Amino acid sequence: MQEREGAWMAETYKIVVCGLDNAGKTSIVRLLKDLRPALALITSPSVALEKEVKRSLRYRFVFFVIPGQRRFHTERILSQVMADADCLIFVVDAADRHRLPEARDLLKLALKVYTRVGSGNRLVILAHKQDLSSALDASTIYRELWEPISSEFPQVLADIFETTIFKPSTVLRALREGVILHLLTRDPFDYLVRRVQIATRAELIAIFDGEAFPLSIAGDETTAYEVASLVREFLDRLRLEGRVEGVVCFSRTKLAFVGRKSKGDGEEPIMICAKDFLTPIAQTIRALRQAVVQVMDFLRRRYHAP
Ligand SMILES: Nc1nc2c(ncn2[C@@H]2O[C@H](COP(=O)(O)OP(=O)(O)OP(=O)(O)O)[C@@H](O)[C@H]2O)c(=O)[nH]1
Ligand SMILES: [Mg+2]
Repeated sequence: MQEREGAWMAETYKIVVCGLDNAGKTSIVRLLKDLRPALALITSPSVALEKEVKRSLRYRFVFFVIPGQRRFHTERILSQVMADADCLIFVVDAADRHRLPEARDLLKLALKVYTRVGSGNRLVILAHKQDLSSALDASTIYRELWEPISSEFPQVLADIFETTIFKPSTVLRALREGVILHLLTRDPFDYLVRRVQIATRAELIAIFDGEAFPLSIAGDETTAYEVASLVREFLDRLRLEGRVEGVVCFSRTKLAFVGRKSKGDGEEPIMICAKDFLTPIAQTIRALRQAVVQVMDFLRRRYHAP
């Protein structure tokens, strides 16, 4: 889907989030916005459709959250919300095993509509609330929720992730691996991060967008999700100062970072980090600066309308 936005063209993807009431849908989408678990958890039962836009460089991911109350689960309402959807995220409270059959019925109805009116075939199931000791694991949820109905939807590509708000990295991973990497037909930055990783001999190179979402990762992925909240603090400074760079050390780890705000319309902040690099600091920072320039050039060429 293409959408005009000032002088820029943003690629827009529509993602519908569905699941029973109390599953954790609103909390998950809120967490994606600002990575603050304490805020994300303060919710009340939704009584209206919620919309949240996540920007990632030049992409826009628009999330529509369907409330869990039954009155929203009619074919008419689902068809309206799911029209042209690129991806369906189905959230299950993994600790609420008694409601699994009810969740399966809703998933079946949602897929019936999604496969008819949506434009994608991607289903991501989140086995949520993994922090609770009674939570069922992903393979059990997959077996009980998806397998009994999967033969009815042969065109659907399903994936499942274990998530909890208390560990934001689990939600970031599910969004990146389950949704975003499947929607973007090609990730032009993957090649770049690999090249920088070789040049700096770093354990990890990651490109973060303006909301500290790790878009491209070379190396140790778990760390990339874990440093996201640190990167958020750098981004706050970047917004004020227009550029930041430096090295921080914590628990026997060193992290070099370079961030720039692209000028002109869009004002897109970009941050590239190298963790546990082996080349000297000045050389590493130089490599990161070059990479930032390449990312910004790419975005300008690809999205700037003539
Ligand atoms: N333990 C735990 N509780 C969670 C987690 N995520 C959300 N919750 C809590 O679960 C409850 C329901 O979360 P919501 O995000 O409001 O659920 P929802 O799916 O939007 O529910 P409806 O709006 O009624 O459809 C809230 O009390 C949240 O604080 C989690 O990862 N772990
Ligand atoms: Mg809600």
